[in-house]
Amino acid sequence: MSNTTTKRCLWRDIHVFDGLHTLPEPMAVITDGARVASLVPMREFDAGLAAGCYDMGRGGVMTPGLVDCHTHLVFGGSRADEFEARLEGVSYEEIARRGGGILSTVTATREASEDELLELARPRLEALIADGVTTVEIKSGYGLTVEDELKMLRVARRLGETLPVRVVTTLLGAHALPPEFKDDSDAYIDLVCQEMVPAAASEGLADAVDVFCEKIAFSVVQCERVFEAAEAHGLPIKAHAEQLSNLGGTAMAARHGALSADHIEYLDDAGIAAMREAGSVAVILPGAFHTLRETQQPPIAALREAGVPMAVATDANPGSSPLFMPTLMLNLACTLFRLTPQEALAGMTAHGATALGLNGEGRIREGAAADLCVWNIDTPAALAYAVQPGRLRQRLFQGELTHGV
Ligand code: DI6
Ligand code: FE
Repeated sequence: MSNTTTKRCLWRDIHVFDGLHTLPEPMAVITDGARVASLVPMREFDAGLAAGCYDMGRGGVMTPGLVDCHTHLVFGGSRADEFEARLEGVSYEEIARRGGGILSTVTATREASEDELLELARPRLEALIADGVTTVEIKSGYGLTVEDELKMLRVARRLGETLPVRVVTTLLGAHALPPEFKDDSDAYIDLVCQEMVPAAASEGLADAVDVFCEKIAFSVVQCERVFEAAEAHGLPIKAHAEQLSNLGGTAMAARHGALSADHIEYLDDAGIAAMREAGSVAVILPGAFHTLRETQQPPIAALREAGVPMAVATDANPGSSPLFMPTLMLNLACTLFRLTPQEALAGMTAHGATALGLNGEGRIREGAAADLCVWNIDTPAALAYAVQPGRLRQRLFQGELTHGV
């Protein structure tokens, strides 16, 4: 078909998950260029509404384009050897203490040029796009020098200019302690605060600042210093927190108004209360839980009870979540953590958007961006129920049909 961005397009008899809920009856959906123009129950539909519209088909399920709000897609090297070591019983933390893990990816990422990193990341991002993603967050964190962190962020920005997807970037300079600063982690945090954050901010390369608050990474006090630097440069913050142990990083991040706290398997009631108070999103990452064979469940029931919005993301990275399939995460979030399929879907649409500061996005409603997916399934829950590539019938990014006919 010709360019969908310049015309009105009509889907009929389609089941709509609007980003928060499944609408109770089959709908007709009309887009006009880059926006959703109207949503009408089929029983109220009449031919007049279809006038001048291009027929995009009937049936299936429409969801907002998926929002993968937590990824580490830009990296060099592979960690297949670490995968094997972990299967033999060596823990993720032990590998990190031996200088492997994140640091092995740091070495390979430093060695790669910007162009090489772009070519390595492109097929990973293409895999997410083919599974319905229209907005993706990409973190730095494998450079750990000012230049290498900025290099990673530039690659992330270029990916968004190269492929039909919106890229949101996050500076994760405080991801691991680089070997040059061994035994002086405070000096490395000085570098993050005094040089990395200001440079990323002044070059417009970071949309937010993240930290890894953990025994094998940085303390609550150190992470708070990074947040203060981010605030001084007007950048929103988020945290990898309570992934392997409970340090109280989430509560501290919430006190600083964090957009999100991510992983949070070891989160306690005080942390949940702080998140509710701050309006932070809980980002649930079942891929890392699965890969690390974690047994501590994130406190899903308590988060639900407290009304803390839950996002679901891939955490796609070479170590703890080498999983580049967002719809698999919907399945894992339900199977491992007992999210409902609706919660999982909201987690990868509306709440994923909120975790990126894109409040009100990841929705299908009049005036919303025409970032949409149409799936060859009967009910939205089926997207989480089966793990089956190839169900994406159509994908629109900013009104443009990038997949299907
Ligand atoms: N937690 C994670 O799951 C990723 N980073 C982090 O702080 C893993 C990064 C890696 O193992 O390469
Ligand atoms: Fe992560």
